[in-house]
Amino acid sequence: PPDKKLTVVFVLGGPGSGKGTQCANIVQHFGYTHLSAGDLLRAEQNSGSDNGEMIKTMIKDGQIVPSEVTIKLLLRAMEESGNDKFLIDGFPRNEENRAAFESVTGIEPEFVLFFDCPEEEMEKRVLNRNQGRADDNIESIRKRFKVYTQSSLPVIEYYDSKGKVRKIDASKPVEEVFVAVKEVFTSLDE
Ligand code: UP5
Ligand code: MG
Repeated sequence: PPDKKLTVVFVLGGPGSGKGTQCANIVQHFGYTHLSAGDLLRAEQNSGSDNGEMIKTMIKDGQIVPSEVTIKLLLRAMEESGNDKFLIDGFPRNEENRAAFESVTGIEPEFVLFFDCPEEEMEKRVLNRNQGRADDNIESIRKRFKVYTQSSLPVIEYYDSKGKVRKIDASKPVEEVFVAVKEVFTSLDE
């Protein structure tokens, strides 16, 4: 586990809610390193690792990869960055992810940035994205929504019960969402 004091913000919300888009904006203004768990898993899959086939199948089916795999990738990326402030995007996705990250790292998030967006809007965005993701098709999207509702929303509710959730209306245009996001990060420094 890392020894210096690290700041972690979990960025959560459904598939296509805008996590990656907004994290790119936050990085430019607030000096965080953005770690997308999904991007790290896709890179691991393409690196020819032993876990590649398992990751590929699980992503296509919208299933949640075991936390030992994801946490290893996150910790490696944190170390390599040299930074001490992280946006962890798309993780933790279920109770097992959450508990394992906490026990392995001893890190509790500063807060959870939650992008709240209706399913119809998320579906439209993901289907229009066209970046060749193996899970951006209607069958995979349906599965992703189901897993999000059943496994990921309870994690957000857990943090909400601890007063840690900063909820953003993510259905608005990108610029308007970022206005709300900026307010959350700016109020940190006051
Ligand atoms: N867009 C963004 N914001 C918009 C706005 N305000 N108005 C209009 N359009 C907007 O955005 C999606 C699309 O919408 C883009 O085209 C964007 O331009 C547009 P993006 O910012 O990419 O949204 P994001 O929330 O990042 O969507 P993403 O599809 O990446 O979310 P997922 O949570 O589904 O994907 P992720 O990569 O995190 O995970 C994929 C899979 O990996 C999971 O299903 C799972 O199988 C696996 N996984 C794990 O197993 N464990 C993990 O810890 C993480 C992932
Ligand atoms: Mg993303």
